[in-house]
Amino acid sequence: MPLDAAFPDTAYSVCPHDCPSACALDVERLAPDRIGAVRGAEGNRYTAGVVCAKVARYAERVHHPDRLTKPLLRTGPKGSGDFAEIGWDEALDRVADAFLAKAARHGSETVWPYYYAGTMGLVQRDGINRLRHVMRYSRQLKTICSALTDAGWLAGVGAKYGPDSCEIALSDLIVVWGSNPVHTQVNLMHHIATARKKRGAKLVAIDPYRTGTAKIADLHLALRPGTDGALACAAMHVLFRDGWADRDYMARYADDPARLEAHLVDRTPEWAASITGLDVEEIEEFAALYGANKRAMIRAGYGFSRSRNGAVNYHAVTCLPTVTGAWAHEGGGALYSNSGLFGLDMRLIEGTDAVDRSTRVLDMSRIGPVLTGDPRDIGDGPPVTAMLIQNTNPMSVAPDLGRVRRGLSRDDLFVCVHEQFMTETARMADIVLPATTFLEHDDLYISLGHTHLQIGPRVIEPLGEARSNHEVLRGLARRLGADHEGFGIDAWQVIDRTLLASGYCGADEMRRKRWIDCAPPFEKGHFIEGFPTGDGRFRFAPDWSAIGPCHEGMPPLPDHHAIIDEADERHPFRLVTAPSRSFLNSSFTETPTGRAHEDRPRAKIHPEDCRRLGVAEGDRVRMGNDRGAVTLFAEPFDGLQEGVTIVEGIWPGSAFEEEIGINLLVSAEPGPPLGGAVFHDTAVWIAPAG
Ligand SMILES: Nc1nc2c(c(=O)[nH]1)N[C@H]1C(S)=C(S)[C@@H](COP(=O)(O)OP(=O)(O)OC[C@H]3O[C@@H](n4cnc5c(=O)[nH]c(N)nc54)[C@H](O)[C@@H]3O)O[C@H]1N2
Ligand SMILES: Nc1nc2c(c(=O)[nH]1)N[C@H]1C(S)=C(S)[C@@H](COP(=O)(O)OP(=O)(O)OC[C@H]3O[C@@H](n4cnc5c(=O)[nH]c(N)nc54)[C@H](O)[C@@H]3O)O[C@H]1N2
Ligand code: SF4
Ligand SMILES: [Mo]
Repeated sequence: MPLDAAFPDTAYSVCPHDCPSACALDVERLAPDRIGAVRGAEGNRYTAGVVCAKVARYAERVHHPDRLTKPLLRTGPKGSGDFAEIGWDEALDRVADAFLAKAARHGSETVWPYYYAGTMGLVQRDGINRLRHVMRYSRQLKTICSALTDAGWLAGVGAKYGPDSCEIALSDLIVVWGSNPVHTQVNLMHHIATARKKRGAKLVAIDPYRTGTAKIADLHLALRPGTDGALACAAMHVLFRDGWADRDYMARYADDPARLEAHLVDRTPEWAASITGLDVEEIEEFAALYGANKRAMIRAGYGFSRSRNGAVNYHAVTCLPTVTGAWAHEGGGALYSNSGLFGLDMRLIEGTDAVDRSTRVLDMSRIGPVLTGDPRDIGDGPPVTAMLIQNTNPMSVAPDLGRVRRGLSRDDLFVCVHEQFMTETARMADIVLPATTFLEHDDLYISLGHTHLQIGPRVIEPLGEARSNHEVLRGLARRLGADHEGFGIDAWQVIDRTLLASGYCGADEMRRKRWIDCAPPFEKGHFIEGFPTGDGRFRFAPDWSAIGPCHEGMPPLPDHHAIIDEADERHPFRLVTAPSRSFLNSSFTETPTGRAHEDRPRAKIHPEDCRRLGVAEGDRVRMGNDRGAVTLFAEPFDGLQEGVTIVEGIWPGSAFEEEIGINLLVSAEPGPPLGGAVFHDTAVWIAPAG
């Protein structure tokens, strides 16, 4: 779309970052290539005029002096950072030639296009799959963020939707379970504040440490990481024991309440206290509070799923509102994701009509094992020898970073990284291509945290020679002979045709509307007509085998599944690598304000543990396990249990003496049954750094 503006003015957009909020934005536009302040749209009932600080000052990121502006060719050894500027034609020719040569030698599956949600815009994020499918390249199992939550939610509820998140303003009790919306979903805090002000709603936070959310909560349960299944079971034990269970509701809406009740008889608060490290009284207090409030909304976060037993724990938590029947009440139930509401036809964007189901699927969270030829991943298939990476920074965000680095260092591996900044992944590339930001291209956005389908037209001219993902894919498709309707049209046309094919208005009308609220009627969002499980019943006893292939040994009913990386004598601490406020995954680590705010990588350690270790505030400490060790700065902190440590933020490797990030310590072991990275499930040792 051409820019049709008189400057300065206000343009409309959508925040593309990987955040449940997908905020509707008002962007102050100062010139065809310059923005001013960014604000949350007042007229959107979810955004409600609120955005996070890092996006409010987006001018810092979009106009950052370190933005990439030209295609680059590696001239030194891999990872050296030595590059020379080249033209777009040469860059795309080189990438296409490498892909064709590698495929001729090893077969098409040797090429592994790799992406995630650096932008959540559907055209620019998912278009890479069109190239993949048309060319029969290796497929990607998307496990880095939501495989464990998906598995846990689908196990009981059956589909990805539920109550409207704005309803939290109408709740009497809000349980933020394994999430820290003060950092990760600021809009939710706005709606929670409304419930507290208008209804006197109580707020409970369930998190291994006293987060910003826990700090303002009425009750904080600081359990040991990976023990939520035990807490949920004990809470349900009390609900049955003390008459809070709604037997009529369960008879109508659940699979086998009698079996669940019998199973929970010995899952007592005492039993859970020994696993979670909580007091019996805290567990009793929480259960009674939950039982006494029908308008109780659980925000089931991502954090407590990032353990080996994460899917089991996630499912266990979603059982609570089924036991009390809270689902049936306005302001009651549980919130996960609404991505199942939008019903978009993704054929044009993703080339779903070209998928060859016989091509192999590689687990993105196991990029380290994959690139180092782990037989568990590669079997007798060809090695991965060529990659196109868009919208993700695996050299920082993926588990088992030591293996990721070894893999990306392979001389026989050709890597093209399309990026806005010279990330750690881009530094490892053979060819780096400069990417536009969301303000410089058109896209279409669904949301996980609310119900609006939104359009984000281009706001300013692209910086330098930056190109959008869609344009890069078109350029490669032409050179590779990849034929698909989606490669023949521009992004706006892709949006237009996708909307129309999905039964919505076209792109131009959508642009006038800005968003369409796809909120389901109350009956659907609250499962009044039954759960989307086939027979209408919530599953206390899930069929894990229907959800993922690695279901062996998963408990048949909610439980504590004892497969986590337990602390032991050599590794006495359980590490949680939680999101920081100013960084969004690895993004915004480049902006000066965010960087200044976060200061340096710190380890929160209980004062008693500090005393035992002989470390004080600001001391350098080493943290490690069999995968390696990094140096951090000690922060004595009493808002967690002894034997637990927290490191906030995915800092770039350059922030550590070892030149490698915290994910060096995180295992690439997939969580059952569907895979999923276990970022908060790591046993480590800590020692004073000499
Ligand atoms: N230790 C630890 N590790 C974690 C987590 C954790 O909690 N702890 N969280 C995990 C989770 S939940 C996730 S989702 C992953 C996310 O990890 P990533 O997917 O790497 O996340 P981002 O930093 O959001 O985005 C990556 C890159 O996308 C680029 N990008 C943005 N827009 C565009 C675009 O339009 N085109 C192109 N070509 N590039 C673009 C950005 O510049 C950025 O460098 O990290 C995971 N890693
Ligand atoms: N500022 C900021 N915003 C972000 C992100 C970011 O990095 N920074 N990341 C974005 C992305 S990609 C995502 S997926 C979302 C994630 O949003 P959240 O769901 O909030 O994030 P999580 O990584 O899932 O971690 C949240 C909390 O879970 C806690 N936690 C860890 N293990 C356990 C456990 O075993 N039990 C319990 N009860 N709690 C546990 C952590 O201590 C942490 O406080 O946020 C998005 N928004
Ligand atoms: S809260 Fe999330 S969606 Fe909203 S502006 Fe910030 S990062 Fe973007
Ligand atoms: Mo994520």
